[in-house]
Amino acid sequence: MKLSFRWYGETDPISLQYIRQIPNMRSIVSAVYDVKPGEVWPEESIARMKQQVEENGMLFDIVESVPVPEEIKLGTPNADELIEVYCENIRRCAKYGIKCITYNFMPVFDWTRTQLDKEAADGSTSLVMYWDQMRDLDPLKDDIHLPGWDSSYTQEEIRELISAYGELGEEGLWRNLEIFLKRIIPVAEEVGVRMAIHPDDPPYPIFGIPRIITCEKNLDRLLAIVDSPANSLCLCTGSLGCAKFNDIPKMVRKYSAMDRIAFMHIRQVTLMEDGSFEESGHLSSCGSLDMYEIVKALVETGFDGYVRPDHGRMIWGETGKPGYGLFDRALGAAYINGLFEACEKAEGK
Ligand code: CS2
Ligand code: MN
Repeated sequence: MKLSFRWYGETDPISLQYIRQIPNMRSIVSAVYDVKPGEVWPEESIARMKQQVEENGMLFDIVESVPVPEEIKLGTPNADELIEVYCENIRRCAKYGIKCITYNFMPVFDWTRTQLDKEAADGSTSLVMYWDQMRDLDPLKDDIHLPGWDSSYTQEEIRELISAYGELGEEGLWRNLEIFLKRIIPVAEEVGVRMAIHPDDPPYPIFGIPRIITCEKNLDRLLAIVDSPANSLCLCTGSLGCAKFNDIPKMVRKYSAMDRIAFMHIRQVTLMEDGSFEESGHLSSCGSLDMYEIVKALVETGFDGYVRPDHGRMIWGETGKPGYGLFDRALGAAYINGLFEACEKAEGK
């Protein structure tokens, strides 16, 4: 496996000098942050990031994310033009050595949580989603300010987008994903990039907005749209794992054996009776997912893609971007290293 760490570029309070000191750290996962979704990434920005990462003894060979503009997901008349821009970004990334590009197809918002700094008994804080805080919200009537949601939208724009997606529905979203994949995957194949789609987080509809990258049946459908290793998964254990219907070790084993996992996000969640969940320390004993079974499934199927510790808690007084502190993600990386070593030795690898 190729161990990696997400870094938000020069404005990230965590330095590359610190990240490189995490044992076995190979790759930096990042993106160009100085342009909006739907714009072409300046080559100088990609080149600069590559240079900074390499000066620190690591590789910049994986991107998270090239965001997909809402117009592509909605299939508006300019979607075609925006898909062409997307293809150009794939080509540009490849030119600077990128081998894997992560993206998602979640309407309007990326992850949904109700609190980003919920304190646990040990004094650490983490991201949580509690249904009792969500249930009474009606996005078409109330002003909604959930943490982490894009504040560049006005409430009116959010309402319009939510209604547009409501009308589009799941099948409409599938149709637009199919159009997108049929255009981008041949380009990715040509330039040697694997596209890795991140699952919806959480993997079920929220506020009536359709969500489709959610479960085994839908992942099968997605992979069949273009049957190529360039059309692969970013299998995020914490995102898929916050729904009881997903058996994560089983899914990891299946898709890794098919060579359709390009990137693994390893993160723990604790599921609650009513479907609420809390992000917790990476260890199996800290939450609902069996990390040992997940890594064992990867090792036994010969996985050699990218892995990163996904969200960590905030510990030891650290402050910063929720989920993206240094300390707990570094502990996660150390734990992931340990699980891989143990599973590989057991396999005689
Ligand atoms: C990430 C996602 O922070 C996170 O939850 O796993 O935001 C991920 O980067 C995107 O969904 C990928 O496009
Ligand atoms: Mn993830």
